Amino acid sequence: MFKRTLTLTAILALGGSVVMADEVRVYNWSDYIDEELLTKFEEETGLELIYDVFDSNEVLETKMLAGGSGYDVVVPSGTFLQRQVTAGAFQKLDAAKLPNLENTWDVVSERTEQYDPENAYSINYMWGTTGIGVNVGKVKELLGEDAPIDSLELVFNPENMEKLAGCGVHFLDAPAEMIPMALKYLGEDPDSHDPDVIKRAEEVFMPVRPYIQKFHSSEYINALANGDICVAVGWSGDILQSRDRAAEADNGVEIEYHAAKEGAQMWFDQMAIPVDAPNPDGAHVFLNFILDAQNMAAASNYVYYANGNKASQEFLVEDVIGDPAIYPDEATLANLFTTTPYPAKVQRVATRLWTKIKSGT
Ligand code: N2P
Repeated sequence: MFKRTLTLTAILALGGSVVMADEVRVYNWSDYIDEELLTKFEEETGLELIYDVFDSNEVLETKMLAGGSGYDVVVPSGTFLQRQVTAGAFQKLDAAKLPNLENTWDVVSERTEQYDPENAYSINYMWGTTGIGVNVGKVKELLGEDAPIDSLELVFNPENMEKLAGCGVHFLDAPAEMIPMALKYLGEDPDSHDPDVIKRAEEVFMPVRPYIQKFHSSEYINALANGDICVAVGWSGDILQSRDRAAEADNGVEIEYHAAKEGAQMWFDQMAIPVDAPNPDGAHVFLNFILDAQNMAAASNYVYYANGNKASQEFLVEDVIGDPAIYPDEATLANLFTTTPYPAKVQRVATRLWTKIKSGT
């Protein structure tokens, strides 16, 4: 019945291009789904899925604030979502079209309400932490058996970074995570909105800047797995995927992920429907498909990120549900922090600072 409605809607003209109403366009993070699920979605629903990827909240935000992205579902992190909801970028979800909302896990939805009151505009897709990926063998060879692989000292102490530079270090190109991490290292509030405190991040990055090979938010998965780099500041599940790619290649590379013991950021990636989505009905079909317990479990089992779906938990493999780096225990959780969006003026300070840090001048 639903499909027939869509067929009758036929073709919509959008921004000069022609969009079929039986298409759903999804814009998600790279390395964030089992691609078999994409095929399964098309087979089950008869809708054509166009699935594009990004690796930066800032890139997504530019599209959302400009409007006319052509996407039906996008996945900003909570802090970015909050700002974009305020800017009117999203439409409210229609719960009547999302029967699988009953699978939602209150532990996560209570936290995401901080960004999206009543979860009116968004559904959690995955959540995780920002931390450190290490090639254990290489790093211990260079820094000794006591190498601080679970500490911000590894990546922010210039003495360590100087020794690691030759084997390759990547940092995320994600100012909303890298600045709080540097503030944490300084013992400041990582969620400080005080421009003078934020500017102190420069004291942390500039001394190690010469030893950072690249600021990039997705290349590190393969680079770590291949042994091209030996340290990456990156996202939990990405580094665990890297660990698996190395194990599959059987190349002797052993990768570990550590949320820094000084404290690590926890974030929530939220699925939302742009206000001008060409096919909001199709968007709801996609969201409801992802909210299915088995589909959500398949996604988490593949990408090593936790999700916000209680019903999926019985289908998670032990490697995922039993790993505190993915589903944190109380002790791990107590060491995680969250952030809130910077107001526009403070954001400008952070953006300028990040440009300066990346350029190194
Ligand atoms: C997936 C990265 C998602 C985490 N590659 C960033 N929020």
